[in-house]
Amino acid sequence: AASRPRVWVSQPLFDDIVARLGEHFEVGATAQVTVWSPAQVAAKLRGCDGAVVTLNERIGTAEIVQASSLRAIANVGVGYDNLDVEALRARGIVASNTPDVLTETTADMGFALLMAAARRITEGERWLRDGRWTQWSFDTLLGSDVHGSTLGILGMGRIGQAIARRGAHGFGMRVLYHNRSRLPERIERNSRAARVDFDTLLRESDHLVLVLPYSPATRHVIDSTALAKMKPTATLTNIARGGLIDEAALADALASGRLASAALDVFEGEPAVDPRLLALDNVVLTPHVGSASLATRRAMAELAVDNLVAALGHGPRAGDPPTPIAGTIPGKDTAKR
Ligand code: 8YV
Repeated sequence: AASRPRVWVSQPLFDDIVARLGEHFEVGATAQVTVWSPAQVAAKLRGCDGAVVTLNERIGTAEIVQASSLRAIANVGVGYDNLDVEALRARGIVASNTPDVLTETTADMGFALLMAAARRITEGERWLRDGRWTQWSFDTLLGSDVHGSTLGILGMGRIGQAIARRGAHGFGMRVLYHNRSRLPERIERNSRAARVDFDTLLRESDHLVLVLPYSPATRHVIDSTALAKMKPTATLTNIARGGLIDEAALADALASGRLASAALDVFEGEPAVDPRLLALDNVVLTPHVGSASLATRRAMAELAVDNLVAALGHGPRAGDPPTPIAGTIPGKDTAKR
């Protein structure tokens, strides 16, 4: 079947799910986790009709310029700052991501990190494992309360709303959010959340969670100026992208006690983590695993495969991928659900 379309899958996903691509395409699968250089990505895409990629692969003009038959890119993940959407759009390449299927799992992780920071859970475990628990004492590892406190959410999309619901309904929190625009009243009611300006969010939050997309416009939204407005007792949790925070300023704030604690699942230079953060006790650090439940990672892989199959004109939804990135389907200017 020499005429079958060719697709590349940049990282190992789940073999049984990747195998579904073989029903329609010649598949170039990747057996082991691989760090692909931009030149290698470009070489892999040459001669391909489509590809499934992850946040590890940046896809821009340089990577697609020689891929003259490329028609679809399916990103595994809801965030797609690794894609140059304008460059893809200009070439008529249909791009897709994996929203919705990871919303609740990622919100769970956001809440887990918030609680770990507030109640000093990982710090306590390190302390215990280090053999420092020699005598129970009344004032060991005093943290801050989650229930009844004020939850701040920067970026009130699907995941932000899911975190808001957990805070409002599960922990009796007052929920504030900041977004470019106000959400429909029905959603505000559901998550019992009120929109405030960015400064108010910084000043009033006891626990601030970042859940907004990364772009040049949102780079370092949390900088030293923003940190200075936060309560010294507050926690800051980031489950979105590392580049949202000026990590040097955060390390300063955590080291000086200007901010009580932070919980970070994402880092600007990941997988490298700023050694200053590694040396601090009041920060919880996890290796970009917000969506990493088995069920959700499987659902993400399934959705990426569904998107690629449909975008390349195959399967039951031929020409109508379930979750395209807005504007990348030629002739349609908005995302279709
Ligand atoms: C993914 C993520 O694991 O969805 C996202 O935006 O960061 C993670 O859920 C990652 O994007 C995989 O490519």
